[in-house]
Amino acid sequence: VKNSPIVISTWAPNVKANAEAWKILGMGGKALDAVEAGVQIPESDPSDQSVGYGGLPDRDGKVTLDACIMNGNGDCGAVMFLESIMHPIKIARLVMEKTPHVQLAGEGALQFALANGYKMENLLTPESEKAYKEWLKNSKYDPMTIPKLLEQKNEPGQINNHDTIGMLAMDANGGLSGACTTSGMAYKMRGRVGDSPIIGAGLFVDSDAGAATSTGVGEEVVRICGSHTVVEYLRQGFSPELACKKTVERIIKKRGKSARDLQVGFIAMNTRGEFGGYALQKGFTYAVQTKAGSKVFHSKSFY
Ligand code: SD4
Repeated sequence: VKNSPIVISTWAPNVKANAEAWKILGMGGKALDAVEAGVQIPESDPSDQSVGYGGLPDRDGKVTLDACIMNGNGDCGAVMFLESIMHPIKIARLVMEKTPHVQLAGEGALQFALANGYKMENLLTPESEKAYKEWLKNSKYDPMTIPKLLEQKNEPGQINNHDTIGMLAMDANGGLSGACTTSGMAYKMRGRVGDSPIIGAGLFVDSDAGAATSTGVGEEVVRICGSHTVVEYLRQGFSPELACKKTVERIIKKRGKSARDLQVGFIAMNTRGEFGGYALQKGFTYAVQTKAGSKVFHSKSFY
């Protein structure tokens, strides 16, 4: 064994996803297989209202999913605006391995999933439907205030109901991979795609530099090509935490005072398996699993 395997995910509840990934990593398996398996935990967990089954719908009441996967060689695949498929990460990996393409969207992504034997399922749970009907009473579409409304219902430490999973792993051979999967911003416009399935925004992995992934208001991450930016800072030799911090500072520079009302968090891992995170606001957590066990970290933040 050359390296000590490690897996790291956005948000504390994803210790469960890390544990699933660890079943593969701990046995000497590949980082790519580990992240694909790990993120399926929140995808099929109805209590996670930001990912997969049970995700909060768009403003038309439809659950639409975004996901991507990438390894350190630059192999990657993504699906976006995908409906009725429980595990979009599996379809993202199929796009990567079975097509000459990198991204499939909407109807075409669904057809591709069905052609590969996946079944359509209703992903809207009674709980998420109830929350949607509550939202419909005012149906105010405002990505700035929606997180604030949701915040009141959340447990301390878990703000804005942003618990998209971004997962990064290094295996015993030093192989790096990442995966990111989400139902996106609650009550988004129909067809809206966030940062999570966009290579370089929601996820970026380069075996020469490291890996990064993001959570929060995707528009702000796309604007600065967030995860790629973090990885470029890693390449320059900044620590993972500092690489994330410098990237968050770019958002602040661009958005000025309005950054006060946004949450964005990044996590990163360098080629030595060192990791870190940083967020705009307090309350961002991330989960880490190594052979020493599982641990939750409270990220530093700008505000
Ligand atoms: C998005 N970044 O679609 C995602 C949202 C998120 O937990 O992180 N939700 O913009």
